[in-house]
Amino acid sequence: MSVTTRSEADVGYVEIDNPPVNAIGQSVRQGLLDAVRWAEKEKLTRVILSGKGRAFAAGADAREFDLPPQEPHLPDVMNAIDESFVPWIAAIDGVALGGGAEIAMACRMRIMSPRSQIGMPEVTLGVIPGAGGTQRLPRLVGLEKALEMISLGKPLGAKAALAAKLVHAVEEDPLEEAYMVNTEELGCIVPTWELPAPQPDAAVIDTARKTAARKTPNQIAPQRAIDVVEAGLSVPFHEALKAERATFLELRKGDQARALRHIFFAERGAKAPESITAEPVALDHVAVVGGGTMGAGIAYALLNAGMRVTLLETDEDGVARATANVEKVIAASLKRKLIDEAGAEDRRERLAAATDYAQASDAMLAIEAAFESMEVKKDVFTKLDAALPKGAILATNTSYLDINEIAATVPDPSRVVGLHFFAPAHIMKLLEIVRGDRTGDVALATGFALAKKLRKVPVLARVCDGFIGNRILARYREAADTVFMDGSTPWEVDAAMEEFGYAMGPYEAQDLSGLDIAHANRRRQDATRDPNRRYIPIADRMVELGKLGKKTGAGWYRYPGGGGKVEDPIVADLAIEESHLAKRDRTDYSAEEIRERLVLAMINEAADILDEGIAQTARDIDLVTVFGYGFPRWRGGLMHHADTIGAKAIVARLEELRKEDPVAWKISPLLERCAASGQPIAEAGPAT
Ligand code: T1G
Repeated sequence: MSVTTRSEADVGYVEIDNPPVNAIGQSVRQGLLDAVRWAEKEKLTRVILSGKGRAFAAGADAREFDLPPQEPHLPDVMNAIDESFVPWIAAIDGVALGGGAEIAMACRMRIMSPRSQIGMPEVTLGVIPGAGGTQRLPRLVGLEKALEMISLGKPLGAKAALAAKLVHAVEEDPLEEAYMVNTEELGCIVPTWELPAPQPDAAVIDTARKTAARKTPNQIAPQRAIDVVEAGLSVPFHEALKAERATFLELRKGDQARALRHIFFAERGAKAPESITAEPVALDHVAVVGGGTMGAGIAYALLNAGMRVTLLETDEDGVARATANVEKVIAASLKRKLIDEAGAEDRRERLAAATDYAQASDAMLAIEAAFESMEVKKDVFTKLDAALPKGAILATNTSYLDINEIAATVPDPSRVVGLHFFAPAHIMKLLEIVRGDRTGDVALATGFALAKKLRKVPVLARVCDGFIGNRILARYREAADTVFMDGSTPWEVDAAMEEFGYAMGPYEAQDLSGLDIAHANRRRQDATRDPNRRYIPIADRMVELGKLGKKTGAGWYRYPGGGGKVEDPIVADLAIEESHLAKRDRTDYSAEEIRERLVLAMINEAADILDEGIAQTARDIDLVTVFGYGFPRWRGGLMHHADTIGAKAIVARLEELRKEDPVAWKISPLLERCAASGQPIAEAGPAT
């Protein structure tokens, strides 16, 4: 059952019932069309349309986008509602998004509850509204507002929707209010499609284009949506619908729409493996050890999710610093109006900071975010083991250190798991859940349950140097430093990767995080580094020169007065000097060559990560790269992007690069298997 109908006297009630979010699939479209005919046959005076459960309608069923369009097509259903002699009222309680908003706009009247949202997020899936939204919305809210909503994809809350005249009223009980609407008043409302289109306005359209280009660079759908809205201003309504439909059908089969759909569903599929059936421990009170930037961010994320937090530090100064760090994050949230004073106070009341671990004696989860030193971590785990209940889960936020070695510190290593957050921990969505050799199912189940409560994207990783994300990042940076050493400059590399779709290139990004972090990791790896692997010394030279990044006023770039980045010829000269010392000729790489080398280096490393079983699926690597490392979402993540190149082409190119450096460009066996068999990388797994 997808659409139910009933009537009370001459009022019809139509309810969309397609859990969990009333996605509009074929059966819903058919049910709505049948409901239009039913209402006309019964000569009802109005139809009140609602959605069962937590959504009015979440939009077209995106799972159908890879299938041939099936009748009845959504635009035809909209037109049937809009042109019917029986007026429909949309009673919106929940989200009305995409096709859901389009159904509401085809109704004569819209009444929404205060907690509802209405919007056109189609561009976030790489398409444009395909069921009349590009033509009805401008008629209801005007050109400027319609262009903003459609090209940026942000929904409106109830107050904003009322102010924009997208809805007629905001009421606690939209169904009741829809029943009470005066029949004459309803009869006077002009059907949406008959409303006059707004006047064309070149300045407004130009501004919308520029805003969309700035906010969603490289993305096709926002610009095409503006084209379709603009074209519709000067042609009859039904003619404009044809252009809209053609554009929607064209885009939905394009690379960007496929990539965005892939990530949309991959994010929602990021859940605990079915093999993990254990119950998680209680998460009402969590201990966080270490109140530095990461610890404070983690503590704030926990507070945001309604938990009680005990921040543990080594001494009173540490306690004061930790409390101040959390207060800084609260103040920033207040400033950005993400919380109000009451919310800030509620968070402060649920936060305690102490040096005595006994203060967390009833916490069933502890997250260690102390200094990245094995000695420090072992000491912390010993104290946690003594202070917390025996079944408590002990997690470490370490980025690089060996979780198996940390786990060996406590009598029951099954309680130890890695929970790798990404700075800022209360904002970045990725959470790597790192499974040590002896991590038990309760610990893993707890990691996934915590991710759900924090609305994070969880990805399971096995133990290796850098787990999934940082291991790929290390290879990305090594490839960048090699290109820099052999002929480019940091700014050329950054520009090339920004053109690829990164918000920031690897050098500017490292200036923000600090060059000392990677430097410490390289020193840690000195003892085990492959002596045959070419070592690029430039970053070490930078640290020796005290150029640690923005925090020291200079790193790969200079930041005069703490302001924006400025290219630094001294840094460019460093590479020339080092190349000279290494007796290497320099090459003038094009932006395309830089992009190819850095992306292939990441794909090759990621393929090994998958081949070794460090990551379970290619999809998980896509989630890590998009939600933790800024890989462009509209490319679908690193491995989805790899499949658009194809394993055969990747291996052929790596064969060429291997001639330059057989160690750095050793081809992953997984790529060779995919190239030989034709299997998509998305479906590849560890060698059996
Ligand atoms: N199609 C198919 N499945 C969907 C879906 C959709 N549009 N939206 C959600 N789901 C599934 C989701 O995969 C998950 O499945 C479950 O519902 C719960 O989702 C013609 C062309 C509505 C705000 O872009 O933003 O209309 O994991 O975990 O956090 O012009 O889902 O349970 O198996 O996200 O409460 C436009 C997309 C489509 C809205 C709810 N609409 N959805 O969030 O739950 S294109 C959108 C969302 C379109 C027309 C065009 C969110 C939500 P499972 P969830 P949530």
